[in-house]
Amino acid sequence: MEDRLKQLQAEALEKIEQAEDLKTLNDIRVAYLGKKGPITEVLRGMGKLSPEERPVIGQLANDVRAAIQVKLEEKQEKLSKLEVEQKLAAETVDVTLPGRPVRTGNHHPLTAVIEEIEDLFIGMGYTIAEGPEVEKDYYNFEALNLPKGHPARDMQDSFYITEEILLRTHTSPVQARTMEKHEGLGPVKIICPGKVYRRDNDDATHSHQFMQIEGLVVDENIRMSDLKGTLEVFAKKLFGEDRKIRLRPSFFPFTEPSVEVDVSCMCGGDGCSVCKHTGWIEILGAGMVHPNVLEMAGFDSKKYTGFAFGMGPERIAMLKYGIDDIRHFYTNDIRFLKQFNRA
Ligand code: 2U9
Repeated sequence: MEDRLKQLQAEALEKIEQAEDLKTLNDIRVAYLGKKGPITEVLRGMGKLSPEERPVIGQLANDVRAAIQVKLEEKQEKLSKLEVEQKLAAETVDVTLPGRPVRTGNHHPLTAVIEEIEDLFIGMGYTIAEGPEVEKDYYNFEALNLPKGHPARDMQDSFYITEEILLRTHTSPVQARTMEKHEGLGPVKIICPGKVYRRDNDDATHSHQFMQIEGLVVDENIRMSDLKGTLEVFAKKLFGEDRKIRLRPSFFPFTEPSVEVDVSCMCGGDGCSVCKHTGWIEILGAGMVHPNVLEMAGFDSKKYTGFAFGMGPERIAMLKYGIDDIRHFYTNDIRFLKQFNRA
């Protein structure tokens, strides 16, 4: 029995020595020290031994068990350490590798142009005013000198929600509402950007939904020359200091007199396809606020005068960036949008 125990010890220590992972080590523990293991078996058979042999074998069996236990613990520590080392080595991060490029977004070209125009006017002392897109017939038409049955309403044939409510056809109702809030007291100096809607068939130059930026200045002694000077500064800042503007007579129900405003073409007047060989490009409409409009909003038209102007930022962006189809702004083709990374 003594030999058997010594042999078991040698065998177990050898196996522990050769174990390469924690699982194998655990299997060895169960095999040698477990309830069904050979050492437990020896201890169970002690009853058959003589009283002299019993303490000797008992002591030996305990020594063998302790020796295996110690060796198991030593090896377990070694293997655990090794396992951590291997894991760390496998998970090493190479900090010298180049990073993955981060895809950055950019402003939509229309947003870029609108913000540029807003900034220009903020620099001239204007504030930004906004209003509802679902608007009352009163503010969209009546307050702007377009009574029911006025022929100019047809040009803006609209999306009506009820007889009296519609999707606004221009941002002019924002100016009418702002003036009303001023209760007849100037100055009013605002810029109104926003979405507008018209019943139109979409093509390269028309869209049933588009953006407008309109401006309004009302105060004492506001003259046509103030309008011209303001628009000249605007055109030069937006298109370049070498550009000129010209005013042509026109008609809008809410302004009198009214003008169309052209900016000189980048071809310098030599003639190109953008200006259709005229040397001039139309960029906006404007005029002196009609006395009826001032009075309806509560201003004394003998004391106060004002000018107003309106433009389509899509058209401005198309001219500025050479975009040939208004629908590009709304279809959000990433290949189109990515071209304006620095816009
Ligand atoms: C009030 C008084 C006057 C706004 C004006 C225009 C001329 C104009 C169009 C140009 C192309 C808009 O983008 S477009 O379709 N606008 O020509 N707009 S004067 O006049 C106003 C507005 C509000 C109370």
